[in-house]
Amino acid sequence: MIWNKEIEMMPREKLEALQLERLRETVRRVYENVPMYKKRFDEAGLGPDSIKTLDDLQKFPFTLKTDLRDNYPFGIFAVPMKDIVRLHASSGTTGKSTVVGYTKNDIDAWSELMARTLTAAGTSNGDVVHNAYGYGLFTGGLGVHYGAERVGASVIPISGGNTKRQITIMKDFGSTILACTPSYALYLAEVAEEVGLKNGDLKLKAGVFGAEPWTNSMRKDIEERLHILAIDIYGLSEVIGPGVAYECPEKDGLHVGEDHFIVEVIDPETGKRLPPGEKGELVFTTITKEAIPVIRYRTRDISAINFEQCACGRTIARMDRVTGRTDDMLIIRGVNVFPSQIESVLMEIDGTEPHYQLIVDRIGQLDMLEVQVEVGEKFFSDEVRLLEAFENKIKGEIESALNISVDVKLVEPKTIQRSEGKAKRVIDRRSLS
Ligand code: DLL
Repeated sequence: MIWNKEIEMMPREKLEALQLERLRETVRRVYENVPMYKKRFDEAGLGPDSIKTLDDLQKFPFTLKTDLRDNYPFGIFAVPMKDIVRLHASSGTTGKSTVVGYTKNDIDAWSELMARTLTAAGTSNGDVVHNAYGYGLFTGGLGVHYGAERVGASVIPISGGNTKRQITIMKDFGSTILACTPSYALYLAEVAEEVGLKNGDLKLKAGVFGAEPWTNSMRKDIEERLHILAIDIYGLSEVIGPGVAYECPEKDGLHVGEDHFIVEVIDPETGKRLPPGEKGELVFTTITKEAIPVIRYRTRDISAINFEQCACGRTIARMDRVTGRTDDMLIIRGVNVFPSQIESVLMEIDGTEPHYQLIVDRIGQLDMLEVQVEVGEKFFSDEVRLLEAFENKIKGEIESALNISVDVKLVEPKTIQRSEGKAKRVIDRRSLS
């Protein structure tokens, strides 16, 4: 199902003309209203008239997360506070959080993007959307909420937490669409099994999962355990929140809301734009946002873009699912390791659960990576010999996939902490020493 055929299936030439017009207007607006951009553009010898074609965007400097932090809280807003109707903020593990604002029109565009996202997952006005993304400063809860209302579905604003009650509500209210992080979806599946729910007790048909990296094997697991179609949705607060990109049931890349954003992929080392299909860092320029437009915002997320038409008929660009961030990458004894690579290996091994944690430490001069992974109830055995053999098997498979040695520690079922929002997969103790 497609929410906005006119835009989502617009011929590319027409779409690019629309982008160019909106980009020129955005560059002018930030130049006139945001001192940081004026200063940077002046320094680079660029101005509002420097955009003649879409390719001219490449001449412009990048915007970084630190730019938002340095201008905390409202320093790069392009409109006066009287026009701001909503504020959100990212939690931010270090230092100050990043604050983002929205005008009425921004909220309207965001709702439209989320309506497209939910519709692509099969949501319509007859659906009951169980929204377990956190409500609050995090953009997940209210982002999904407004999109679901736009579609005309019935929203349950349950937010995260109190997992047993979530199951009861899903059952009693007949929820058909589940919205939460993929790690929380797995936790919900686990609790549903624990309380003895049977296939058919829930009416769920699809889920929109995002806000953290996950793999195709994890998708398979969620789909099998909850008997649903699991759709990947992507977004970030600095750009708008969820709704930046979303899969359709083809599951062949995430469709980018290109009438609102221009997407590029760059080489994170050189900053040069990469051709379609090549993996690099995603960069977004907002072209309709009023409150806080961003020019060439570096996301740190790794992906690739594809401008070919999708089998679903959409002509808007698709990005590959985000497998990790440039700053999530662990360097273990000089080898680049992404948590998602380990997740893929674990999920292929029968008997392991999709709950794991990576502990990185430095002993002497040597980096050590320990993979703690839960074993399924029926595989967990008191016989040390059997567990050791299983540990060795996992170790062997991870080592051959990553080319580094690791320690594997099997842990009992349900001992790794479950998350209600974004899962914490890595504990890096090296940074503490
Ligand atoms: O996580 C917005 C969101 C809410 C997206 C609900 C999807 C669903 P932030 O808290 O600002 O915003 O975090 C943004 O999360 O740069 C990615 O690193 C990561 N991320 C978001 N979606 C995905 C995804 C929200 N589908 C950061 N796959 C981004 C992988 C994702 N990573």
